[in-house]
Amino acid sequence: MENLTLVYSSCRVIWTLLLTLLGYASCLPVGEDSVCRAEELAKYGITFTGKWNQIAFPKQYPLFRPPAQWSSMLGATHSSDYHMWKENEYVSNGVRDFAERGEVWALMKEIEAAGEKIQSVHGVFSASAIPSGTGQTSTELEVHSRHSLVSFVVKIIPSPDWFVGVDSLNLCEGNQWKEQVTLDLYPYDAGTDSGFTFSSPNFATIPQDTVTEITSSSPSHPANSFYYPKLKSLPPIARVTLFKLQQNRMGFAPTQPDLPAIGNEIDDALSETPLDCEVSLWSSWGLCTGTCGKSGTKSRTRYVRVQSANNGTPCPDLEEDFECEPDNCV
Ligand SMILES: [Ca+2]
Repeated sequence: MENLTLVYSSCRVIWTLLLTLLGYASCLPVGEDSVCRAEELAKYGITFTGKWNQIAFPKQYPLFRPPAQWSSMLGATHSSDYHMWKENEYVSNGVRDFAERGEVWALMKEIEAAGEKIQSVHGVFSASAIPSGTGQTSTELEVHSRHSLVSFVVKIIPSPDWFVGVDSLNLCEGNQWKEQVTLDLYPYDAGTDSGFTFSSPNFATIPQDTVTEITSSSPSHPANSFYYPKLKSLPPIARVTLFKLQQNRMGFAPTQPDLPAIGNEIDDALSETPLDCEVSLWSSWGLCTGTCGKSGTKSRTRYVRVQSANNGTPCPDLEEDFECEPDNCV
């Protein structure tokens, strides 16, 4: 009996040890892949391509004051201890200022502070704004084996608090740096302003909401600028390509000479998004006009709220007549 108890308790010790070890192991980075064993530094070119055109996004497409355009790009290379932004989490004040007004200073300070305090940031990069919904902007960035993640934001202008971006894209894969990564980008809502349309006036979201992706069906409200109930998903509104630059005596050059993303968009068919016509409710009936003793007509009208585009349902009749007894006969 004593022996049994001994065996039992030593089993328990082993189990406890094992569980402790497992518990410890689960605190370590998950899997081998999360440890970057590539050479210490790598340089990349990054090209952002706007794909926000009136064919793909016909609803409320901003043409004037201001026309559709992109803010400058602000990004950082960092470790997993830092997040510039993250879906379903609250944005920082810096990202709020950027998403609402395109202001970079608070966000720059936050990135710098993260770099100084917990050494989670390796570098900051920025690329110039694009003055139209389509067009390109490029810059270069440097990653480090302990800071192999890339994040950035670009504001959709005009918009309440909408942006596109990348959160913690890992450019390292085991013992090497990835040669090229291309990602389609979709709009996100920063959760700080409640406007529904590109040109909505400033209207703070209180309490603040988390970051959510804007889709063709969410927010589920016909007034939303990206609401296309017939589409399964929105076409990408932008695209980003990162390509590794090779270091040589003259500096950095693209790894493959034909690679730079600029201009290689030939395979991209323009996605046409059909937009159905939307009309107002009917006005009330007008007076019945006509000659006394004969039948007259009265009419009512409605107006176009959204013009149809790209083979969407065309607009119905805007005026309707009805036979009636003239009502001005005494
Ligand atoms: Ca919002």
